[in-house]
Amino acid sequence: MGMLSQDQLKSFQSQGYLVIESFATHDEIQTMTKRMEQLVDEFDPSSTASIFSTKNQQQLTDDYFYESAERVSFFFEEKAFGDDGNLKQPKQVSLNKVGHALHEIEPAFKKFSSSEKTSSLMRSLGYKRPVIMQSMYIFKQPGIGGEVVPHQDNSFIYTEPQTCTGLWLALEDATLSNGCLWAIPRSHKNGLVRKFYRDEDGVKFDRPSPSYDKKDFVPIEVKAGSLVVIHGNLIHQSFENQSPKSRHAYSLHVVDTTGCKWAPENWIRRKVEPEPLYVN
Ligand SMILES: O=C(O)CCC(=O)C(=O)O
Repeated sequence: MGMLSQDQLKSFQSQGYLVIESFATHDEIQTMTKRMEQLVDEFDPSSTASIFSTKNQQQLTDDYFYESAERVSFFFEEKAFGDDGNLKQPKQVSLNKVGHALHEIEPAFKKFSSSEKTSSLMRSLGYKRPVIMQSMYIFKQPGIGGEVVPHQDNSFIYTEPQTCTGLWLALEDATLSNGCLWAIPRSHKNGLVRKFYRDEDGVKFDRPSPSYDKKDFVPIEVKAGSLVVIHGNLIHQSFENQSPKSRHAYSLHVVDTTGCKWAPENWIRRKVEPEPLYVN
């Protein structure tokens, strides 16, 4: 038993994504956005800016990224910096995202992420022992919120067989002008096109991206509180936010851990085993 109707399940299976309106309550959204506001206020940008100005820049940047798998870490928008390497604007409107363990560390995010409705949704999708591998608070800042190029989530969060599902919650209305998600319906049926892996030199893709035709994508405009459930092989993207409105979202990537194997070459290498949402 789970929360999805047969029609919703069918639609997800045929299209590769599903919008569930009013998945999060106003209170849940407020709790998460307010807590993020505090975290950003407390965050000292020079603590990470110093990392980026040292000699061993690449290694330190990579380490900051790798360690973020079990932390609450802050990542800037490229366009937030001027030619002198300093932030051009306040930190509050300069961050691209915060991740990747908000769902474990921050109670407001943990509460939503491991709520009964999230579990119920994963049950509907047939997960036996689902584990959230990463969470991201994505700001999509006004004016500079960067493009997210077309990708499949299974490339980054790979299990054998593939089991990643994305749960993307709009914390603000996502529209054509502030950089909503776009996807190629049914593209999940064509399999995974490439893998993102980590080795001693860093992270990379095993092959170049195919080129995609803009006309194959459909926009997924949603109201705050809507959840977009994304199949791990669905090609999706978002464009730069050139509008004066932000587009905050909270995104989870979930895998199954029964009947499949976490790939050791994934960028996420946990020191502490993550807890499942439930065990069936
Ligand atoms: O929020 C976005 O613009 C893209 C997010 C995304 O692709 C994801 O969470 O998998």
